[in-house]
Amino acid sequence: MLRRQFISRLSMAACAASLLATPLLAQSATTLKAADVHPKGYPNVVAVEGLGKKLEKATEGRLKLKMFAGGVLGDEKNLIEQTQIGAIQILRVSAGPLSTVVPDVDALNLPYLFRNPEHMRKFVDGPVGQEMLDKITNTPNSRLVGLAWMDSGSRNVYAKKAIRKPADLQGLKIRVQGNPLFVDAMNAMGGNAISMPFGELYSALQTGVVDGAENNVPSYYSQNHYTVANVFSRTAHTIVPELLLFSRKAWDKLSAEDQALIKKLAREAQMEQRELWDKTVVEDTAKLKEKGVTFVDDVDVQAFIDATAPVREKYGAPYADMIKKIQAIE
Ligand code: BDP
Repeated sequence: MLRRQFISRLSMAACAASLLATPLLAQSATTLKAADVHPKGYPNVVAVEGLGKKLEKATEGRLKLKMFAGGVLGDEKNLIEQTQIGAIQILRVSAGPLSTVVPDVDALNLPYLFRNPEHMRKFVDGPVGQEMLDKITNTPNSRLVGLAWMDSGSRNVYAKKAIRKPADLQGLKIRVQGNPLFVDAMNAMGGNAISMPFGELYSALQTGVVDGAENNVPSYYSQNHYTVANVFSRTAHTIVPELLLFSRKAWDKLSAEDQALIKKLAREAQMEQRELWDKTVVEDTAKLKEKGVTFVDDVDVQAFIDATAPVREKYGAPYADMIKKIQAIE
């Protein structure tokens, strides 16, 4: 065979090989595992799934997302650990348990820190919120990247009886999220705090292991807690924002363009979740009323603010700067 013919056959073969390689590359698409303790259909889950769809479209299928909802991969403490080691890539989690990894986050978990959910939204949308996301990313050994925020409204106590003042909580075992700050806060509010994973709460309420709990309307409704604790008292003692996090291990493997795309889509998910959230709160409140739940509005909130002052002092002291910045947000 002539040398020139040989070379041209060689290049044809190379060309064919590269054509063949295209579908192979497409096959090597990366599927990002996302996790949430909330069930399918919950605003946060829907918003993260939406992020996944956009990501798949923008990368022409190179990056996909698979949602593991309903706590199938574990409780939030567990999910955080799995995200740190890279077994989960995208996690939506409450700021509540995150402070075990990034202590500064406790600034957001203080009772009666945010004046109302609007105040919290201004924080998460603005530079102070970004500062906290950066803190999560840059805390040595967090092994997490702070992408965006989600809304969780305010948390309120629910039990079989109305809670209007600290004395009403006397002798009641109330479940709180796993964080010593929340245990101290609930005890200061007059209750007897017990921390346990979210997924275990329904049966704990049913069997009387606890007498009540505290959460927002969509959690109270979607977890069926109202069927075993049908009085919802608007104590609004915490407004705990939620986070969308990425595993640092997986993040570092992404190109700068993919990282920028995911950040952009995460911020869009933040805004989409908010709309879904507002709609869900209204709808769930109506359904709960239909099902005979009593909403107690005449709570002596000032008495709970006063009762929890030592908790703000104790847990807020190391984060005084951040707290001042949050309080200064108009
Ligand atoms: C819900 C949060 C969820 C927490 C849960 C809890 O969205 O992330 O796990 O409360 O109380 O409001 O554990």
